[in-house]
Amino acid sequence: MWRLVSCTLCLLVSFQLSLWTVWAAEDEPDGEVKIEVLFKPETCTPKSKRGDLINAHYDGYLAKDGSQFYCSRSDKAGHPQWFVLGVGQVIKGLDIGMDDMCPGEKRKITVPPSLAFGTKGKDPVPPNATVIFEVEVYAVSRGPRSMEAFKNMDADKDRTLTKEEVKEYLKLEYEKKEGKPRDDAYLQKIMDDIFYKNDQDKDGLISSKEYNIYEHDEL
Ligand SMILES: [Ca+2]
Ligand SMILES: [Ca+2]
Repeated sequence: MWRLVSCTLCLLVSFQLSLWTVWAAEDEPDGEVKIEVLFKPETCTPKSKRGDLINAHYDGYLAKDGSQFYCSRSDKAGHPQWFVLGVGQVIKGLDIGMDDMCPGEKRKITVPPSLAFGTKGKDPVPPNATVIFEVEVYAVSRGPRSMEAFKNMDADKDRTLTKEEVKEYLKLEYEKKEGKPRDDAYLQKIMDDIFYKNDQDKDGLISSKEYNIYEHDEL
């Protein structure tokens, strides 16, 4: 998901860039993730934690000059991206920096190279680069990797998840959170993304083994 793409769309948001410039000029201690909360909703639940399924937009900038190297708004048709927090699906600095966030919250997260792209970098991020991400969280799915959630999704209790089962779960989750249903195409896109990332043997099903990322969570 860290495919680096050009992002002309987000460059239009010039006020953000000016904030970056000021911020990037500060010295950052190496080895630490710096978190700045830009916006926090009045009602701030649920809070994200390791293992949760997070839906978020994020923009990445180089700290040294504020130039943008990544923008999820121009990737994958601009849909906010889904990932599991705390398990290495994103760079380590974001796994740390996006902990304890609620839907609607925005943060600026400064990540030292050791917790980002390291001594080698990743084109176009140069070696040893401190990077800054601006993230906006849209949804936090409570404990999607817990066995409880798996059992909720697995309607026919055969210990595998079909696309229909996952989609039905997402549909109910959105209705519960937003008070109204999402259109089918939207759910389909999210569901495709979940299968793309989790269905490792590409048999069109998510087995309990593919789902279960925690050794201590036994079915
Ligand atoms: Ca099933
Ligand atoms: Ca599978």
